[in-house]
Amino acid sequence: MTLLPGDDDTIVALATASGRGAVAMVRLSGARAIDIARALGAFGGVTGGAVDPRRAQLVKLADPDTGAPLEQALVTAFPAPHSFTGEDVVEIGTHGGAVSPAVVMGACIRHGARAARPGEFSRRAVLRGRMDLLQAEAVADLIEARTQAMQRQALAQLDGGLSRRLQALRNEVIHLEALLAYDIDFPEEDDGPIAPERVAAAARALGEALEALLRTAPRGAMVRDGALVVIAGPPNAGKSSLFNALLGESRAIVTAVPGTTRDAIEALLDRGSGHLPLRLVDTAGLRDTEDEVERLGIEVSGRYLAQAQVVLACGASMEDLVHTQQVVRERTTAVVVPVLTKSDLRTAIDGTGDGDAVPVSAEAGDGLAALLPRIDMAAQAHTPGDTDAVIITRERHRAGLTVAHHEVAAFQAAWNHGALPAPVAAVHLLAAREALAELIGTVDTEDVLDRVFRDFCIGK
Ligand SMILES: Nc1nc2c(ncn2[C@@H]2O[C@H](COP(=O)(O)OP(=O)(O)OP(=O)(O)O)[C@@H](O)[C@H]2O)c(=O)[nH]1
Ligand SMILES: [Mg+2]
Repeated sequence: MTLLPGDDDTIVALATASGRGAVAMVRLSGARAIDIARALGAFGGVTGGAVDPRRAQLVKLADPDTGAPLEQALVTAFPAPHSFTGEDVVEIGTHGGAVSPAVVMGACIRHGARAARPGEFSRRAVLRGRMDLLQAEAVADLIEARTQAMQRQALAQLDGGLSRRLQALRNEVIHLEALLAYDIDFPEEDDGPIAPERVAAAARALGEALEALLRTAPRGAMVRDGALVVIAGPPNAGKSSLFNALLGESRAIVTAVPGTTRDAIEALLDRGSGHLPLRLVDTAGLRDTEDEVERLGIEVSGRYLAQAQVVLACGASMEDLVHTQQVVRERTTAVVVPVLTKSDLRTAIDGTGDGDAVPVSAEAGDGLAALLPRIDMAAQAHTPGDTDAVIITRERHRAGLTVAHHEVAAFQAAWNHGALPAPVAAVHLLAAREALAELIGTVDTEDVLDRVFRDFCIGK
């Protein structure tokens, strides 16, 4: 990959979050990293000997111009290529807080380093072949993860799971191209060594494999953002109480006055890496109303219902429950789970009425243990699959795979109908291969790198 202006600079950034804390880390990367640290007194100073790789040393850093003390820090050198970026890296562990790291950063900049741009360390790691683009994205996903499922997914991607899958698909394209090249080179050999059916079968298998990976996109979105679970029902049904009970905390206001909730309230429920995270939404009660504010709230409920993956249709009586399910089903394609609320108020004689409904008492905490697996099952219905399977989680992955899939389909159509001569049909395979290479990050596409690293935090 080509270097851009500035890619040769030695960069510095605060790698830890700023604010009050025990320690902070200032990280240098580039050809001058070790010299700059030496100038501040690390590694025996400017007259010191060789650095001791990957060994932390407590150093009294001082300003070389004035001799003024800067900080007592723990300094570690990671000489190239055995570092995160593949360049010389120096990590300076300072005291936390606002001042100490800033003082050290300032001294590094005065002595030849440049402040790093967002994601510049990871970008360099990609440029120097320490990781591919998918792994760099995984680093960002680890930092941004809001749920354990997402963290685990990112960890698997960092380990190369998705990279290996895409690499294998790319190899399949190359294999197909090789079959075709044989056909192009020896066109006279009618029914020669490569039967047209063999090419067709290989193309079909490739198309199916691309499609299978593309189909994991909704699951990726669910792992990233949570399955959208909307709690709906008439006013006063106990929706906010259920929302709070599921979360285990009082997030939504609960009162005996119908129409209490006027705007949708969202919260993420993370029950660990074995479960899909749930994006729970408490909504305003569904009813016709004269109240302008409440009506707006109900409109919002409708919008959530349209996007939901799961709807908990609530009612405190069988009549309400039947009506709620009717109203909800008109507004959603989600899996609807009927929930009979306030079950503590019902006598045994009332029964639960509907075998399908889950009786729940938010007040007593009953029924939640039965409701959660029902929600999980409903969410899974949208995206069947293993929690630990290789999946795609970003729009960039979906877009790249879609291009590859279209190109393979175009090749198949041309090949099966003999519509195009083999060399022309092969252009589609080349395009598919390039789309996959761009996804992995093995081709030189600056705009792709810029798009990926733009959203990184500084210091990563
Ligand atoms: N006994 C009993 N009362 C409940 C239960 N759940 C909710 N309530 C009561 O029912 C009333 C309404 O509860 P909310 O959770 O505010 O109901 P809601 O559906 O959010 O109501 P709106 O926001 O007005 O649409 C409150 O007085 C709650 O204390 C329950 O499981 N058992
Ligand atoms: Mg409410």
